[in-house]
Amino acid sequence: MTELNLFVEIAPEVRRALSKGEPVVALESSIIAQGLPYPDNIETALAVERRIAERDVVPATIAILDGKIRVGLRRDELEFLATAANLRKLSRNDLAAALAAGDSGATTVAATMICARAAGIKVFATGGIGGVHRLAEQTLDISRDLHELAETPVIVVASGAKSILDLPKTIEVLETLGVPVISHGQEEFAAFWSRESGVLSPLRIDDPGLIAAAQAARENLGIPGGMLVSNPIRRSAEVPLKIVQPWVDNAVAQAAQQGITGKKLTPFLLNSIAELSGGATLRANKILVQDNAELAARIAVEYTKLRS
Ligand code: PSU
Ligand code: MN
Repeated sequence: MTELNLFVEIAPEVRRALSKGEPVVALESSIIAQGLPYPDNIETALAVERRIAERDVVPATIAILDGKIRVGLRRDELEFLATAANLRKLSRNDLAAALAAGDSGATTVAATMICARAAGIKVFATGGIGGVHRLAEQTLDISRDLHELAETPVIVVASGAKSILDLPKTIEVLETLGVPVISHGQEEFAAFWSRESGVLSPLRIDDPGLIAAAQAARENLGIPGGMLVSNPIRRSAEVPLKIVQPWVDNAVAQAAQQGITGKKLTPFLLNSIAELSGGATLRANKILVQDNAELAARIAVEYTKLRS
């Protein structure tokens, strides 16, 4: 492991695993603080950690607490993230300022990747990454998550990108940025709550060992950045795209009417759609994150085998 940044504080169990070359999976905290309501958020945060631990992999949820990048959180700290009012949603642009000021905040996919890299963690699981928003041709709202994947060497396992987004444009930007988008288990890029998006992933790899080897090969060639692994939600839990679509349209229109933009947009849309769907999308979201954690754990195991 490289010399640690003075802002990084790693939990003992995570530190032990990393120093022995054992597998660790990073988890983000924006999904806890902004993505899911209480108590679904704390239940999911704990369930996700259990699913990783069941594979003898160490989970490391990442957040900013009192000016430190904390890698691996205690239960009371997860509870704090799940219940704190108005916790900040930190990304690459404001992460360092928050650390300098001694602030606390939850980390997005982009910020969590930066922190995972600083800690020496190679694999990270979440629900769905951010991407190109609808009407981005007017607003230029494109999540930092996409450029982070191009720059920071972490494998991100997600159920594709959230279907509140423009998925064809998201795939195009990822291609321009040279980010491998790898579907696991099907050809199509996953649409978060739905298995089908109508867009093909450029790559499909079902074997976790080959996914790990692909990232190792990139690093060997000196290609910066990570990869996006698209893991479709299990069939029994999905909400098909044609059912989701009207809720998304409705929520996007409400956001426009109320002038919701920037960091607030994604949490607003997720929350509105959970309400419009009578909780169906929330239930799906909870299940898909757990399944993504399990796949991430399998990839992390394979990655450590390559290194030993
Ligand atoms: N996945 C989820 N729920 C979430 C997120 C991901 O299942 O809330 C969060 C991630 O932290 C992701 C962020 O980085 O949404 C995207 O926000 P934005 O569109 O503002 O970049
Ligand atoms: Mn944005």
